[in-house]
Amino acid sequence: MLKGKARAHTNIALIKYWGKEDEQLIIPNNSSLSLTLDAFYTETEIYFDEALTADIFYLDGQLQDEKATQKVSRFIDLFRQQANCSLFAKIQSTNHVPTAAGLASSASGLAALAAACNQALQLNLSKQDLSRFARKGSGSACRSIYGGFVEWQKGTDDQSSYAISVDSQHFEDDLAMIFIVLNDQQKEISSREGMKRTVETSSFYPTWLTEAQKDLVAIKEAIHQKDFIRLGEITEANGLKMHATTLAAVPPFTYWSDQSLKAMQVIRKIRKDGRPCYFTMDAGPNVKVLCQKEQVSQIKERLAEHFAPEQLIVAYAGKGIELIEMDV
Ligand code: FM0
Repeated sequence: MLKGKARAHTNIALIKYWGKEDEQLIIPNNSSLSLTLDAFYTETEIYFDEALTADIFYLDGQLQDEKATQKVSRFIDLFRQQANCSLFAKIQSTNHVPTAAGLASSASGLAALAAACNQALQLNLSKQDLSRFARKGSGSACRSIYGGFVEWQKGTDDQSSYAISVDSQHFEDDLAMIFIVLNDQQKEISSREGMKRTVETSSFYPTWLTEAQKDLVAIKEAIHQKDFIRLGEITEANGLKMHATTLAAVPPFTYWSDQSLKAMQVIRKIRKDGRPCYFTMDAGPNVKVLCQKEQVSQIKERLAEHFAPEQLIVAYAGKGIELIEMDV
């Protein structure tokens, strides 16, 4: 039996990945930049075992159905191919999220699974190769291989599209991200589906690509200069531009709920009152607030005037993938 176990943290993009050049290989149309966080992570163990007659996949202790298992199987196939291994596997994955608020992310899940496979099959893949493999499970997962600030360089093909760590002289240690959990239960359009529709139909999409490229250059400068205000301004503006593309899609859609709009307004007001903080959103209604660590308690207090305590979760910069020792 071959076994491996790994942990990966989730990441939130400050410059968003939005749209694919190649849907099969998951090559993006634009490079992106994220912050890996400490508060949400996935731990995954995998056993390749001669006794198994099919892959079996448990998520948070629950045996998963055929569809979910198939998705995981296809991803593991990439590693089986690489290792020339035909054994089936048992996969046990646990998402560690502070509340049951739909914050489990495919990024941490697929990054942890990639690292566990690498370990179990003794592939000795470099971080760069692990990032490439994780990318083929879910684009944003390629960034969760590393801690802190991470850039996914879009590249042009399977070999050249992977994430790298951004040299930041520990700037990320000054930062925090407060999650405002808005569990609206509205039917969501997955990021995969949403970006596809946007690429195919949104007249704003070409502009998104030129803007994202400029924003990436500018944000790397802000990181280099440890300029928080600039970092926040670029982050907020880039997120808004991504979300603007969905409004021009055919048919149009948005991930914003009334509560998201309320949160944005509250954040602008806190900022106007002299506390720097900036929002970003992904393919759902939750709002994430980028701020400085030293201001977390004051900003959280202001947010608590509008949102329940259990809706507010504070995260700090997190680590890249870690291997976990297994009992014999
Ligand atoms: O994280 O189709 O990785 O850069 O979160 O699996 O490659 O789930 F909402 C925006 C993440 C998209 C921005 O997309 O898609 C970001 C987003 P996949 P993902």
